[in-house]
Amino acid sequence: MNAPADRAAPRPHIVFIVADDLGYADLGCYGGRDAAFGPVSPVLDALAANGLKLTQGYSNSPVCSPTRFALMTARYQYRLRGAAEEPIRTATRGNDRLGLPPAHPTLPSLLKDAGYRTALMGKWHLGYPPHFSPLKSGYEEFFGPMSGGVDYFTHCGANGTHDLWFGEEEKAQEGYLTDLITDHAVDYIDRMATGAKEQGTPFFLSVHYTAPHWPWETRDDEALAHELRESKQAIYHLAGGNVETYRRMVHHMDEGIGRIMDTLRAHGLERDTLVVFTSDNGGERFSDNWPLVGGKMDLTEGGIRVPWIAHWPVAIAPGGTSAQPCLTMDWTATMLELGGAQPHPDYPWDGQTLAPLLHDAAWTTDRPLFWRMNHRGQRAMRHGDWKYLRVDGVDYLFNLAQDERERANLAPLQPARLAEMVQAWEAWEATMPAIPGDATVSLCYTDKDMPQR
Ligand SMILES: [Ca+2]
Repeated sequence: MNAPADRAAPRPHIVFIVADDLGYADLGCYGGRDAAFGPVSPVLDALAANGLKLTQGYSNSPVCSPTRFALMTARYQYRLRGAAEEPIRTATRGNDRLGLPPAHPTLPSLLKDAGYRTALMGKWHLGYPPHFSPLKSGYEEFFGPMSGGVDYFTHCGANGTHDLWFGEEEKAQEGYLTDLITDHAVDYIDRMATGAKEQGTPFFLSVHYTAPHWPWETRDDEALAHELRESKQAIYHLAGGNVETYRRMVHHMDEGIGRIMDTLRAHGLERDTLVVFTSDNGGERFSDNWPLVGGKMDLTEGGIRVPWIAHWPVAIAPGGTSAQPCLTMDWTATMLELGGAQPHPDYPWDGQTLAPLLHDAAWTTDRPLFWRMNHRGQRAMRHGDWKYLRVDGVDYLFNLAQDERERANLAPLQPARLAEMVQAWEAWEATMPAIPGDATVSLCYTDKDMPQR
């Protein structure tokens, strides 16, 4: 084993990277296939090889904004009204209720209080100014879209409205959004490097790519972006895309992460920087979720199991793999703990720290994980190898160690285990606010657009 873990490591700089709708097997290091142009994700594959790869990590939700509420708060997102929307929509711009309340302690606000510099480059999707914004929730700097999805070139959202911001100022900048997010992330590290090295000031940089979310545009597809705008398809792009285009979009993000790592290296900061990579929910239509079933909006594994890669040379030994189940909010708690932050007494964390795992890939902890979706009345609970799932009123029981594809329903064979898990799920759910009657579920396509399996 190289580089034994150093438990006395000082507080790390943190670069937390989130892809949008990336599936479990889209990356080479998770079994993804090469594209016609070659390996899709060589940079992320190298980060996994030189760091820690989790095979049983989950997003807090199978859809964008609810997961981001959990990421920001280290709590189950069901506690906040805005997260009951699946997801927050562009049409709610100006709404003063659907967003992350500025008074709520957050990952960036608690790190900032603990002495970190903070910035978000990329997607926010937690409500619109003037009521909500990254700057109101603890980020000192922000560049990116406020909404859930924008065109890569026109930077217009679902209703055709321009949606690119510098702080709380809406402002245009030409370019392919994946590259612009990378540019701003690189520039931020350049600006933080002196303070980091000379004064020891740590920084927390969130890089929330919109890739590989629709519309299906690579760096070479600017003409297509203008066609889509003229034909008023906006971002949904239901008649476009293919696997090769999708893989290229993932690759552009991977190239950007390569530039971010090169920048850390050039400043001598790589060794002391924790880089975490994940996705906000499971894969969408062109994604590879193999061997999992389902995708975005589903509580089957394909909707919630996502890549989790952690790289931190001073503390994480290379080549580690962990099957420890975890949720997005656990990583929030982990980053906060590593940064020396404490929970606000009125907002205790539901997330549990994974810090010991960074020092010892064999570390495990035992606890149930829970999910709930308004869409199709879904429920899920994972505990050990077992999973309880309800979809459209039907209860299922799966042993994920034997059948992670969730095809062999054990509910009829093990009614006592099923009953125990149903009871545990209901006991957990009783501690959460009920789903409000006016919470919306927003799907951008139906069976008329795309046949379901
Ligand atoms: Ca998403």
